[in-house]
Amino acid sequence: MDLSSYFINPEPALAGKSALVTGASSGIGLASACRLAEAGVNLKLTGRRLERLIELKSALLERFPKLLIDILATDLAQPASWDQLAQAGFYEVDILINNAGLAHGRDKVETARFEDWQPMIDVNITAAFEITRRIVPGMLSRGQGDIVCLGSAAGIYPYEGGSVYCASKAALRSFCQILRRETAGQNLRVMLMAPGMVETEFSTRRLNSPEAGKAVYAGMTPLTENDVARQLVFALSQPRHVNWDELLLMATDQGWTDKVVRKNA
Ligand code: 8X3
Repeated sequence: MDLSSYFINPEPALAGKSALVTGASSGIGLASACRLAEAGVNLKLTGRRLERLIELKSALLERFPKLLIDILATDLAQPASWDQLAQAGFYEVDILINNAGLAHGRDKVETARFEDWQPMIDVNITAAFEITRRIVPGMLSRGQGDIVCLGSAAGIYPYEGGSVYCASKAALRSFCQILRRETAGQNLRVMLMAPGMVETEFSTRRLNSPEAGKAVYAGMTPLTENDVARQLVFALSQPRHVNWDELLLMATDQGWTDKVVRKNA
């Protein structure tokens, strides 16, 4: 039996490519930046917290001194930030990790506050769409590009109390599906990573309380940001003819977005 064709296809290296990671100062964005750096990818990192970005850049360069790492602190909810990214050359990359996003509140529509909704719409939808819109033409003209959007299980299986957050992630999923159709055959890979419960600052920020944020994951084993970043680098490392369209990545203890099995509960 000739097995040679099964062994001659190592995963293509990512080394030397460049990636823009949004929301890189914490959570999945930070973990993704680390994994990509480990794979030899030059990085353009953006997030709101300059000090965190400076620390991250210096810690990464200590480990990977040959990498090129640029940072830019900005708030993607502000349209001026999209021009700042352009001026800094952040859109000329091989890979976009469209990660910046947030959730505010768990209220039903009838009691929700517009002040909670607006930032989710601004960052999860408007900024993610606009950054993609600005990056795609360059990728198409260079004949290659990878876009990974951080969606959510909440965008596939919406739950009560998640109205605008779930809707924003469903919008991102729809946007990816359309972009994939529009650019098929042009060597652009459009991927949606849709994780379930990942224990990061996400819930603390959403509920505006460290205790309430921690309680979301009580008695169960959530995903970590590293679990997500590992999948993401795996997807990007596939041969170019392989487009990993969507991954719904759940914690084993989470059977559905609103079905979580907790020990001692
Ligand atoms: C977050 C997933 O299920 O915590 O994107 O809302 S969930």
